[in-house]
This record gives sequence, C-alpha cells and structure tokens, in this order.
Amino acid sequence: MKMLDTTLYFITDSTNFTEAEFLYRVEEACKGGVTLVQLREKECTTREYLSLAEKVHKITRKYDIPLIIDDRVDVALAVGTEGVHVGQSDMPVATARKLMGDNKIVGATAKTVPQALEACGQGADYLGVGAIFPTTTKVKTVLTSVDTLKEIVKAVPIKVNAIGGLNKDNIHVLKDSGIDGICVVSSIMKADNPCFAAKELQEAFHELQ
Ligand code: TZP
Ligand code: MG
Repeated sequence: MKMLDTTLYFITDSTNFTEAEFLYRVEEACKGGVTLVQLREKECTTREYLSLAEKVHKITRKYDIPLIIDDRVDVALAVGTEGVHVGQSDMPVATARKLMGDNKIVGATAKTVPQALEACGQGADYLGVGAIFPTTTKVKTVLTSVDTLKEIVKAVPIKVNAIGGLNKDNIHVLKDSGIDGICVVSSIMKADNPCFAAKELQEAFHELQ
C-alpha cells in the first residue's frame, strides 16, 4: 500500500546554494514537517542528478518522507526513490507508470480538466495544479484559476495539490477548494528558517480545513 500524504509537498530548487547548504535546507524542511519531497533539477548532468538524489534520499528516508524525482524516471529507478513526477512535456503518465510499477508514486502536472482526466486515467496518484499565483521559480507555466482547480478536484478521485506562488499569507484563497495539499518551492527553499517555514505552512494549511 502506497503512503501518500500530499498536505505539504516541498519541491526543491538548488539554484544559488552550495550542496551543503542545499542539503541542510532539505533536512530542515523535513524536520519542520513537510510530507513529501520532490527533487527538481533542471541544469545538472545525469551524473550530478544521481549523486544529489542519493544524498537527498538518505535524508528523506531518515524522516520517512517519500522522495519524488522530477521528470527523470531513470534517476528515480536507479536511486530507488518512492516516485516520479511528470509534466505535460515529459514522459506520458502511462509510460512512467509502466516503468515505475504499481507500487511507486507517479504524479503529474495538470492545468485543465481534460489534462487531469487523462493523467488520472493513465494511472497518476496525484496531480499538481497551477500556477495559482505568479512564481519566481524557474518554470514554464501559465496561471490556472482557482475555479479550474475546483473543477479538477471534482473531476478526479485522486489527490490534487495546488502549486505556484503559494505562501502562508495567500493560501486562504484555496479555502473550500477541496484540495489535498499545497506544493511550494520558494516559501521553504528561500525562507530564513526552512524548518519554521514548513511548520507555519502546515499550520496555515490546517487552518483552511
Ligand atoms: N509548476 C508550476 S508553478 C511551479 C512549478 C514547478 C513553481 C512553484 O514555485 P514557487 O516558488 O512555490 O512559486
Ligand atoms: Mg517536468
């Protein structure tokens, strides 16, 4: 049985950090109560991705938090992480599912109801929907309205997380949207204190329920 708590889904960004500082921040986020971690690297070589994934996996395992690899099924399989996340221009969910097997977590990005239905039909365990707000994180995305987010939540039986520009002071817009959790990069990655930031986000999300 796959354990999947998407309440506070932390997506990493190592840009502008030394490896030591990056790993320290990931560990602090784990201590602060994130429920899922995604390693998201856009610039590095495969060798570097593997090496970093192994180091991050060592940390997440210590806290019993599933580690998802963005985009790269090969890296996820090689390191033995708990899952993979695919976007609309990455490998289709059905292919990722076939390669990963039924016991691993496969997540997908969806910005519309048809995309959500397709990903769900192909075996996705959860969806990341957004960007809800403009983001400072390097990503090719467009804004998704809270109304579309709500339609997606109603359309699929799997977990749905909101993503994009989310912080403790703006997630109130997601009240009554029916989402299962939030995905954040900057609010934890760039926080003065990532552990405290994770705790505050957990509290803010629970206040919405
Ligand atoms: N997909 C849509 S928005 C986004 C991704 C990966 C980045 C979210 O980053 P932040 O810093 O939480 O806005
Ligand atoms: Mg991708």
